Amino acid sequence: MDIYNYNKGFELLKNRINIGELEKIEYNKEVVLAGWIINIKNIGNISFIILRDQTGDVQITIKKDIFNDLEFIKEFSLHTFIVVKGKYVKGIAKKYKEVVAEEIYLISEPADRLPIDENSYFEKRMNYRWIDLRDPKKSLIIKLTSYAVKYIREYLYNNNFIEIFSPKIISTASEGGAEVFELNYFNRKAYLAQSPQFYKQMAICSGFEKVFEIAPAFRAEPSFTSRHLTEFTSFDVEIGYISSHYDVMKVLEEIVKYTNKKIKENFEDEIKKYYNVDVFIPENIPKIKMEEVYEIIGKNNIKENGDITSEGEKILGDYVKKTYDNEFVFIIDWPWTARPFYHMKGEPMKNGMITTKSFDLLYNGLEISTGSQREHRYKILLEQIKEKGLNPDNFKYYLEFFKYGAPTMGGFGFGIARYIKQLLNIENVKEAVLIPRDPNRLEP
Ligand code: AMO
Repeated sequence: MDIYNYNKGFELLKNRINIGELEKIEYNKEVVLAGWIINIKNIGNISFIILRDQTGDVQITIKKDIFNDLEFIKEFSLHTFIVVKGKYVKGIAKKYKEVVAEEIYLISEPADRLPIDENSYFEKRMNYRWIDLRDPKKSLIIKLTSYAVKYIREYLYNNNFIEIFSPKIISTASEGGAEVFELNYFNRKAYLAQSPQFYKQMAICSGFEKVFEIAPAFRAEPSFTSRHLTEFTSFDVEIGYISSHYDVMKVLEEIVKYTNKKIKENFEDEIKKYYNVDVFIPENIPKIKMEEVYEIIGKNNIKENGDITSEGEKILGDYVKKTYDNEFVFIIDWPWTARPFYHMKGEPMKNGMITTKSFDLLYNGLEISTGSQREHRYKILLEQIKEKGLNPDNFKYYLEFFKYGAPTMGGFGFGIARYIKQLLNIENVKEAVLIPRDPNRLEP
């Protein structure tokens, strides 16, 4: 067998099916498969290769009486990429479908020993992310991200939302000064967008009633946590003509319900197999006012500005699970001190603390979304900018959007990676993106 006859190998690829498609093939038919070798076992006159493509693994049985000489197997190592022509048989192996090989060609041989396996430490796996992702448990994360975004879009298009594409090079930081990447823009200062906040609101001022965007957002967060990336995919919604932040929460609740339902319908078995979790579909998401949340989580978990710690989020998540049997909860009516200038103020707390018409959505004890009704009245918005100690000159263009008549509006930002992390109960958000970016990582 001349396994190095590349032309024959390439020729075979014309008829290649994927391993998953064996499902539909009759026994004793000839098939062509290709993929990575993930295991080789030699027992005298017979060798077994486990071959992997994106759709699964299959056992390739290589018999001496077919090939005469099995010396060529020595050329193979882990993750050699081969193409095989053979007969699909009703094998005796329980775990794998079986193909008895008739021709095998090498497509590409590893130039070196595999640098990682599934037990390698996290940073090393990330250095070799493409190999890491050949593991079906890992690639499921990427597939689910794709489908989650598809279902989200599906819901939004079915409900008359318009998808917008706003600039990522901008002149003003929307979400606060410290966490913004600065760049040189033809000798002027510019920033990478932390969110599409200003432009999704502009779209509402332009007369679009319901808009969304799914795009990169950048945060210069120096923190090394399991929740933060410096670049993430932000799913943003903005809705006009609303009567309060409750209208916005209603939409978010429907999206989460729809998306989780679709994911469960289509991926339940794989999620169970690899992550041993059941996908929860929320019928009704409980809403708890921040002033009550303070009582539930205790003083130690309240930050100086009225925000809550990640430990506080976990405690609340457990509380909601026990009390409401729900994996989701809205924390509503946040204190003004913990929210950005563009949130609309609401009724004060019992202790007099000023609140905003805002919410966070927690999924299994982690914030996955933040939203609010926005302040759309020019004069009040200007006052709020000053009240936050910001310079109105820096918000000149944003303020202009509200100067010539504006509807009421509200919306939210939603972290896709955090959502997937919580859905699968993954340790680190960096596992939930194709290639993570953090303060130390710019490669691969
Ligand atoms: P916020 O800053 O809370 O709100 O971001 C919205 C959501 O985006 C996700 N997220 C992140 N995910 C990974 N790494 C990060 N560093 C990171 N930062 C945020 C979270 C978060 O809930 N403009 C507002 C939204 C709005 O009011 O419409 C905003 O950006 O899941």
